[in-house]
Amino acid sequence: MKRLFALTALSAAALTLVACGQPAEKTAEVVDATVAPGTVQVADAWCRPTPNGAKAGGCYLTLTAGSDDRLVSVSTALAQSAEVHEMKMENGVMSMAHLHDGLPLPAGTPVELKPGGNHIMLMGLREPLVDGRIASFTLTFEKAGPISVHAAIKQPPVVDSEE
Ligand SMILES: [Cu+2]
Repeated sequence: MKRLFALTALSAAALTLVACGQPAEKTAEVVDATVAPGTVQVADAWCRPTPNGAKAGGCYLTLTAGSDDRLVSVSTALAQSAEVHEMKMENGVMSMAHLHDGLPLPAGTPVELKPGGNHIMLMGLREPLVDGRIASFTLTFEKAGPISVHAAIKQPPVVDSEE
């Protein structure tokens, strides 16, 4: 009886940690065992507003797969197309490229898509992304299948060094 109670308290503590978002800065090996195998947890989804008629917009989120998985595609009614992009340095110039093989998600490891790094790109926006609204898109994973995401359209939460 006592042991059972201790276990329950422990998993409750783990859940609380997850619910509160990032517990400080991650070290290399943070393994989140609370996500069920075959599913992917989506957290902190947001998109950057596109003022001035920009035709492309970036969206960011944190993905944690319960078992090894891969983000293979993105679709949305908001734009003509959507892709998973990576940022890479080429000849001293930062550029972005479509991840043709998708984004690998190792089991239990949060994978962060963030400004200056991997991101979801909505291209050929039919309407601008307006601060305060919601952007909906669907992520398709190799094993977990399609997952709908409703992302807050907002300015970046912290001032990034790139800004
Ligand atoms: Cu991009």
